[in-house]
Amino acid sequence: MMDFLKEAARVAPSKRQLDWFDLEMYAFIHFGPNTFTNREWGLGTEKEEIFHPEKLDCDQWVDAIKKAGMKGMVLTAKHHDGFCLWPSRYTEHSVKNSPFRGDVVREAAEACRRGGIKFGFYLSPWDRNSPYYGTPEYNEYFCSQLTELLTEYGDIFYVWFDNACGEGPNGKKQTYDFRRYFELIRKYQPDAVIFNDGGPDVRWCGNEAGKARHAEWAVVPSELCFHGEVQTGPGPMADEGSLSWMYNTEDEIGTMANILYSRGLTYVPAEIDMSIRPGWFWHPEEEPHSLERLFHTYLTSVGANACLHLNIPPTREGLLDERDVRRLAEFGDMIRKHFGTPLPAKVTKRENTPPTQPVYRIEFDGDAPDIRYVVLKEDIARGQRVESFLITAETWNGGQYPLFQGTCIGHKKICPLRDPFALQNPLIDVAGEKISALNVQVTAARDEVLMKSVEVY
Ligand code: FUL
Repeated sequence: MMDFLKEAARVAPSKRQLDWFDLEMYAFIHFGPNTFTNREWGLGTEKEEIFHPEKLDCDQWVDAIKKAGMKGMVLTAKHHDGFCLWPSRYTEHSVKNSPFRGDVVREAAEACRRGGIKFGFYLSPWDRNSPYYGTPEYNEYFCSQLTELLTEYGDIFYVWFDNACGEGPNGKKQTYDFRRYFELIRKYQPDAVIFNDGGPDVRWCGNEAGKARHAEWAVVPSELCFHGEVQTGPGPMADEGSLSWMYNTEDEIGTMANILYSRGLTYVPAEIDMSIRPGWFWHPEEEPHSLERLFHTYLTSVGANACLHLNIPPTREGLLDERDVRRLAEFGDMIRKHFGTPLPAKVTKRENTPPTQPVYRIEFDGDAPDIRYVVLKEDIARGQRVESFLITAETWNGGQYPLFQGTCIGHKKICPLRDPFALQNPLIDVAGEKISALNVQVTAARDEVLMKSVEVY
């Protein structure tokens, strides 16, 4: 048991996963025939001529994305309707037969490069237009398209695969050859991370509401992320088939009770994908979510050991909606206001605490300032280890008051000590006295705790 926990503590990310984690937030762009037909899922029978953005300006997209602090963009090069936003050599169902005639993928990739952010794409395996769909030729067709995108548009940081598998135009379903798709990506873009329900690099968090689990481990059973690299032996309770129930929508996946039953663990962190509006595509009647909702989502994604993939859909003109542009700027301003610079504080590790239960003491020059958050980071390059922790406030007369109880930490855990929109400061209300210090007490860990930083904001 102890040996297995030590192994679990050492399951570590690849260099490309570490780089991806540091991006924290990047944009999703859903654009295509659906933008013009007011649908979410196209039928595949849409005429090419409906795609007619007259004012396409990808620099405007990039500008707005950067104002929110996002560091990359992922474009739907092809959605389920099969229409390609680039002039693919392998189909007539693309921009080349639309009045637009240009190459949206190229314009988006170049705008990202000019703006200094990363570019990636979504290529839907489900294709409701391709006559090959449902036959072995479809995997050929898909790989040819994937190769075009991987070799003709410069550096790609992310390839996003949806698992949806409906019927094609001939009523058949397709068996996707994901392993072959992944090999192509590793061959042509070795630094790109791959998103897919089963890994290998990043997995879906299980909802589109913008919320991580209460314990969002990046170290998960390989029964869930079967495309990930298995980095441990079997757990002490492992039994053939015992975790076969596990899917992304389960509430518990990486917790101790589950990993003990796994036949091997893998490092596949979660992405929280959500749209700024109710739909993924632009619909004239929809409004962007409130600033409060977006900011809470930031706390429950970036602040919960995941990355946030926020979708902003262009309008029929090919521009981001002004209402969304304003919301993105407000969102970025709020993040910078709350997390711009940490408050001055002295952090020391208390002596003689056990390696798996260290206590970090946060002291201030005089009374504690107006603290809203404690932000914790583990040194994940060496694994994810903390199982649970407690933050307490200490008053000048020695009283200890619990402020926050947390589960895992990982890349970044933002612990809000009060509602970011509330005026009152419960730190003062709870203690009723002046606070002299905070204590972050790790209550359980899989091995020696390796903390990267402890900060207050
Ligand atoms: C889903 C798709 O079916 C939606 O249309 C959207 O693209 C979302 C990001 O993934 O599974």
